[in-house]
Amino acid sequence: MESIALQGQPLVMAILNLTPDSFSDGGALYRGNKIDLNTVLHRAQGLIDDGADLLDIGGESTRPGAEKVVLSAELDRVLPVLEALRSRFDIPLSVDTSSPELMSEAVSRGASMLNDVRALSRAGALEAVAASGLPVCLMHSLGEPQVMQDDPRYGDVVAEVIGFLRQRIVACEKAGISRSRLLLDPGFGFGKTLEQNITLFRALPTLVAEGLPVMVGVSRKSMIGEIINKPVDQRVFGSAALAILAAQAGAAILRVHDVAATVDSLKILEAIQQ
Ligand code: 7PJ
Repeated sequence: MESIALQGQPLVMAILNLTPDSFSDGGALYRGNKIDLNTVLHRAQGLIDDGADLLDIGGESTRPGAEKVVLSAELDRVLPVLEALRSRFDIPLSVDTSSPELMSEAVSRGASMLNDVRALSRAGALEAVAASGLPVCLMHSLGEPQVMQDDPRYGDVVAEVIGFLRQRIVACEKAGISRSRLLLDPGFGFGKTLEQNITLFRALPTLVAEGLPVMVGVSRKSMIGEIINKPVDQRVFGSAALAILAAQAGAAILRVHDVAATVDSLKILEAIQQ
């Protein structure tokens, strides 16, 4: 995977959110209604200084109930930032998108990896990723963000999530995307109740046993808020704790907001575990 090494301790992927309405850091990189590139570069430098291994750049808010973003807005948010980051930093850059148009544009602007919460289900996405040659993370979601938290139901959440991801692996291989380019993500919070999230989390070793690198994104999510009963700006410790549990369960990449807290916690884990 290019310069992305997936061995030993998990990599820390820092979230760089370019949406004006993200649930945890909405609008932080905006001046008025425009993204401020200097603020973005400053923030990225901070994440790198804190020890991030890669950055994940997204221009679509997929929080529960989020408005749909039009493609042109997503391209306008992500592409200038991708170019600016690429010219300034060496760190691998992941692009969080479901849009085949953005996937293709991102490749030519130096993206190192793609990350799709819809697991390449949009028309043209499989082809765009096949042509890109890049690694891609396939994430499970139950339905679109607008409605996914309305009343998520599963017979067996673990079997259904793994079954879905297996189908997407097959679809990828048919489209010419080899297994060696794939990562899997159970999609915590994407159409899951707290109980379903916990059941899935306990089953992380089962997902890891599928043989592909597993990405885990639980940072500041409502499953943490519900457990510790705290608002989104007070979930750093809960997020670090859950990140460490994911690392112990074999996660390859931790997708986080709070890089310093995660990196310190991983160092403790590394010192203690055998
Ligand atoms: C995830 C993601 C996740 C992957 C988001 C948020 C919502 N991509 N994009 N996994 N979550 N692969 O950051 O809370 O869990 S957006």
